Amino acid sequence: MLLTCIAIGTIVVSNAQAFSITNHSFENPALGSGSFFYSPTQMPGWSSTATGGPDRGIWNTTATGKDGLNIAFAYRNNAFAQQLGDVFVANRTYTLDYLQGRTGAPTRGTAELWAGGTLANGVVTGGTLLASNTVQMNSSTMDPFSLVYSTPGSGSMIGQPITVRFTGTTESGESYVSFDNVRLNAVPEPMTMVAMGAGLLALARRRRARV
Ligand SMILES: [Ca+2]
Repeated sequence: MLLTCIAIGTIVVSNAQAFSITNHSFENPALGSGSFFYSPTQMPGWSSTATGGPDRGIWNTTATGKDGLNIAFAYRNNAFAQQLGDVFVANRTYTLDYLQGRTGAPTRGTAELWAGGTLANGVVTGGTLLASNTVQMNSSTMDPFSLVYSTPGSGSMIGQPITVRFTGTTESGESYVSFDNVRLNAVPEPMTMVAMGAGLLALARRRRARV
């Protein structure tokens, strides 16, 4: 039994997939302490809204808990997103990890996971929103959050490009929200791992029976 558990653990680790996200920690461009980078120039590696003014961008802030020097920020309904060079695979659990905080008064921000569609100016057209996570930030620190989505055995999202997207609050009166250190990983869906474990256990029993 002990050997079986170790074998299952090995399978989980070897099948974990970390996806490449360009400028995932918003360290490009290099900024001096307290400096901003914002619209209408697109954020490096990201497709973002460009409505004018400091609506979204990158900031070398003094926020506690940030990764590296810079964070990304979004004001109200402004957003930034990235379509990855990978597609959704069946029976996988996708985990989007990120940091979220606020730059002023308590406010909300949302992380989203999309399948397919066309990405332009921070907006996905023709795609499917698979999962989202809206968090109210009361603390001024950058705190860790996760958005989890498991693909079924079949469905329209299978084979479609993966897009991660982040937006500011939709509430008037609320202010800037911050994001940082965006990471996406996938592992075989739990039932698949249980099936693998059951198969290994059956194999171990057969081997034991032969001895
Ligand atoms: Ca960063």
